[in-house]
Amino acid sequence: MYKRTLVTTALPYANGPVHIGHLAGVYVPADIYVRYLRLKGQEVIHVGGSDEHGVPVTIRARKEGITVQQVVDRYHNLIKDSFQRFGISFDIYSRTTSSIHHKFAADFFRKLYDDGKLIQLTSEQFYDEATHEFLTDRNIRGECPHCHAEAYGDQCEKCGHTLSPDELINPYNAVTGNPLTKRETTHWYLPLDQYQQWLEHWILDQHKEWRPNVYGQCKSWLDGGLKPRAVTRDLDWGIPVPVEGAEGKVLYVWFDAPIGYISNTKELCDANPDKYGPWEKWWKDPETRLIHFIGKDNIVFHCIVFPTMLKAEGSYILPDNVPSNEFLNLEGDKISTSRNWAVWLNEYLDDFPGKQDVLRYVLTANAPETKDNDFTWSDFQARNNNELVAIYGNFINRAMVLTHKYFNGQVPERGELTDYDKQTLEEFVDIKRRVEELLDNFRFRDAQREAMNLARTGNKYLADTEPWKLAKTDINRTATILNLALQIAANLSIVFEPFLPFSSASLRQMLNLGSAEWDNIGSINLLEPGHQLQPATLLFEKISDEAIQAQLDRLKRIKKENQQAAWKPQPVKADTNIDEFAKMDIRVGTVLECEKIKKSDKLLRFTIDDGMGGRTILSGIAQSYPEPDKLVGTQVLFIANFPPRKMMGQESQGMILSAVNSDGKLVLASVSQQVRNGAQIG
Ligand code: B3M
Ligand code: ZN
Repeated sequence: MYKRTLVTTALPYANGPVHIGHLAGVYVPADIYVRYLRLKGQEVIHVGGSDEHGVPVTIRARKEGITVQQVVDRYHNLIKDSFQRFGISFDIYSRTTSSIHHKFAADFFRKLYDDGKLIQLTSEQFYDEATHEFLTDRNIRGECPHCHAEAYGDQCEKCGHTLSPDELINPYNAVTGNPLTKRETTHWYLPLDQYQQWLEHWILDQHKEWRPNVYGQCKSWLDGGLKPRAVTRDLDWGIPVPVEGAEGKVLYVWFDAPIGYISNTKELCDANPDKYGPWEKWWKDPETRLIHFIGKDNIVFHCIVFPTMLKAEGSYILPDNVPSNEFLNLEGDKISTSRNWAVWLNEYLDDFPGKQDVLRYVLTANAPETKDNDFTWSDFQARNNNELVAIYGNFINRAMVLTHKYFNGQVPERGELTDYDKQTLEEFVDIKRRVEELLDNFRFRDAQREAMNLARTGNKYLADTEPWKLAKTDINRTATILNLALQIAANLSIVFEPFLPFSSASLRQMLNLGSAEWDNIGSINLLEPGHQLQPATLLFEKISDEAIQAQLDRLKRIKKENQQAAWKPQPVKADTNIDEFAKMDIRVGTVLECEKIKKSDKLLRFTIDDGMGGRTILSGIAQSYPEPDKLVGTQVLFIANFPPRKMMGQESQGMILSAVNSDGKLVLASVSQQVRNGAQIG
């Protein structure tokens, strides 16, 4: 049995604001979990911070034309502030550029180095002779050997292949564009291969309870055989390698960042020793349970690399669980910081003030716990309007307003319960156990659904018993009903606290209750008869179509900007010559008729006056011309000497020429002034 829980959340790179993908995958579930443990009175801390080293922050600095320090300062503050506004309850949110962290991470490296736990290897790496720098994989670009698109040194975004820079055709420096040479450089490596057996036993035998996606990824890494991993880099931003002769080298960001969990704990404990005790208690006592909340792209680092570092050091506990989520998409597309395809937390907080809980609710209801999931604004609106407002909010509002109306806002006395009352209560006697079991197993989505079901029960209870009708004829029965409804409301304020902390706080304020205690869930004596309630306020409000449309318009605009930014002319084709061109008979003709071909959503049939008696040409441009008859009278260009061929059972005598415009639509090619039909292009 453990005595305390240390929860860590992945340290976001301070190279941009956090978005809903981060929130759904990591911070919202972690926050639910720590709030739950706190409500239960358990000893728990939530440690987080910004990841301020590595290549991503340096790329952002170059892009914005400011220093790396300015980048990390800007985004660290923005992220920290928006987490706080959003109610992510960190015990500490620090940063990896802190002096405590720099020293801690350097000492950690030094200990591994002194104990002979690292190996030193020299290898050839890509080097830019003009800027005198070695390049990291992300800073190298070149042609993908698989699909021949432009790719990064670690991955081709077009075809998805994982790459190493050596595989790229004509690699060059992504920033300067310079071609690259190779030079020898020395680095320190963590010999993961030496820990293979130990990891296999520790994960595959001893942690079968980890989520299938986490366990599965670990297994495939282990099955593939582990290799030594470099833990240093040739870079000028980061924590200097604390070894003589290592000038110009820094700790690899994935070496120092997880150590940030420890150094941030130390910072917290050193500042509040009475409250938190010594940091070692959290990291070196086997009675502490360590839980890492992360996104799926971080699994290998948290399940294999960091545990190996801790094991190699020798005095640390290891993670007990690593609940990692899959990805959240946005309106069907992958969230991307560089393409601005995201809902940014800071913007959400500005656009929807006071609606933190709505986003928390929707992200948990759709949490990508077992598979990738999609966030859509219409679902966001529907969940708010049909669930939070229509069920939870409606129930609370009715119970409050009726109590004020008939009992001066005082909790009425409860009389004898009817069978229906008892049946209603039955549905929630078990709620505490059910929610606990789900939360203990990191099943946040289902746990929140249970909480919502309790609100549903309450709402149905009032709808079925209709106390507003009874009040005139049977005030005692009305009293009993409202008493029970208010007890359910008090329960909801506790059950929902981990999920929807802001509305729980306002509900408890309305109910005139102090802080919540988890153990009270299931009781129907949380409010004494005669207890005075505060005035009713609305817990949730409808979200309008206009507010949703504004978000959709923003996404539409971004999509368009991205398409424009991504557009590049096709590379020029291989050389040809005038004779080849002369073989092509391109002519001008006037459209006499143009109509859709039935059963095809792509094809249009053109009847063309070609100056030679007319011809029919089929062309796959129907989606670009939804009103084809409007083309009648325009002059188009067509290839006249393609042999006739059949499409959808009809003959096409040639090919009409067109080009793609910036909206992705096909536009017919034409001549700039009227010419005779049948005129040749040349
Ligand atoms: N900053 C990667 C990421 O944001 C990285 C996590 C570090 S956790 C120690 O995806
Ligand atoms: Zn490719």
